[in-house]
Amino acid sequence: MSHFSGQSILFIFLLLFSPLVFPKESVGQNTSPNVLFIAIDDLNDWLGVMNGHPDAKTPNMDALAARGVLFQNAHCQAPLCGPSRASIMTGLRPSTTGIYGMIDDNKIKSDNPATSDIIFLPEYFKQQGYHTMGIGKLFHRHAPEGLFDESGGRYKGFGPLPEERFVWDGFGGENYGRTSTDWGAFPANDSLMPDYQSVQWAAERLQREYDQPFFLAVGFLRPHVPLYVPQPWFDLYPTEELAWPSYKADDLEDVPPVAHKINDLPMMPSTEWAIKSGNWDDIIQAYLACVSFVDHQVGQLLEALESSTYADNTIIVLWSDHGYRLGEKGTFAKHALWEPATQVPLIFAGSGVPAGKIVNEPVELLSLYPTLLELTGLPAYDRNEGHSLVPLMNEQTQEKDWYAITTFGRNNHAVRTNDFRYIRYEDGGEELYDHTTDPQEWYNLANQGEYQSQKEMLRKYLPENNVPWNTHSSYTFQPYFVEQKARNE
Ligand SMILES: [Ca+2]
Ligand SMILES: [Ca+2]
Repeated sequence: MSHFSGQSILFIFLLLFSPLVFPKESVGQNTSPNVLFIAIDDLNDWLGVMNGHPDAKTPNMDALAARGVLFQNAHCQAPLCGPSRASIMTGLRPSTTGIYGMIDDNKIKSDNPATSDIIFLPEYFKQQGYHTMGIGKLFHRHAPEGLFDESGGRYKGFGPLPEERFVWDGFGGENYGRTSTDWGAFPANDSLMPDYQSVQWAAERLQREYDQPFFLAVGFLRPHVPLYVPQPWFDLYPTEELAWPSYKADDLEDVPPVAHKINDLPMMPSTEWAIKSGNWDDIIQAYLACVSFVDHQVGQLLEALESSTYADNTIIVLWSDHGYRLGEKGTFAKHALWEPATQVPLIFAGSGVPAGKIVNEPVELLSLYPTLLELTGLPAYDRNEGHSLVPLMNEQTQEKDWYAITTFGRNNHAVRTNDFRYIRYEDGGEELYDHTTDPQEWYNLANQGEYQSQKEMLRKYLPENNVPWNTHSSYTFQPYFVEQKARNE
């Protein structure tokens, strides 16, 4: 070894161990695994394998979980489509970007020092030599112009609608245009649904040959409202046999006033209304029908991958952008910092991912970006605010110093630990729930003396930096958001 100078040893070391000395071309030799990125809109934990609803029938997502890793306690960064997806795609928290509400896909990087030079997740893969393709709802609408090498675009709206739709009296559904909570068996065949057509587009691309690895993203629209799918999906769920979610009529009496304000959603049906009008079981049936429909479409997509030449060299990830309340906490909506609005399915499977594993640690969708980079062997991106989940997939137990944070509006946060959910609103209002005894989050412990030190410990995990609302982000359907943005500092 004596004839090696210090410099040459350093050089050899760098050559062997530093990703910096490998030019991009080395990635493009088709050795990196492909990525199949599956986004589902408004899917809560009503999957067979997650046991969120005892009657849910989701054989395809259950099978995917069985051959991969299911994160049973995963949470979104914002309980609303636009900001949740902006967070996933930028790898940044809403509190860092000020994207608390909806945003035009093309304006995520505009007039925003936090995002102006950010590399979106699919863009990063493209820069590393991947061929990128996307169809359907991936960002809030589809994707920024020109982001994918090949874009299948997105159906305008949420699928075909019958000429006569229900417009329910009493909750202002008529003001909510194409996405109000109504439901029914329509259209006649699955082939008329945009989700079906997205699968055809993606399946066709899985038949092609590529000289680079690919990143293929498919964004499904169901079970987002309106809850229309063909009749056979409704037939899976006879209403007289369906279980109802737990509901406590006086549940919200112990939450702070700001929580009521945030939960005031004029365009959404209330649970009280659904009970009085006898519609609750119909809404549950329709939502479950949509879940089984989208599960079937996911199954068709996975079958197309299985029968392709890419079956053994592809990482699959399936996620939903946030949860959905079907009557829990008084309403039918996402839009809250409570468990049924923040919890999401998150499944990784395929090349290099262990099989048949369930992780109960609380995790975040913010981890999608760094996890996919680690699984594909790409260099980490120093702008990612989330943690890679690969150590959790591979270790039996993993000591970790972070939890799942959800943000709704500016400076309203929830932190979910293994046992607790702690919520702190902008005005100091608080909620604390003990999941070991109260999985429904009915009993707010925040004002009980013995929990003061617990609260202090949990408060330390909340983001300190809460930037003002971004100019291009808003959400006019939530009156509280309009008010909050108006007093933007
Ligand atoms: Ca959504
Ligand atoms: Ca309560």
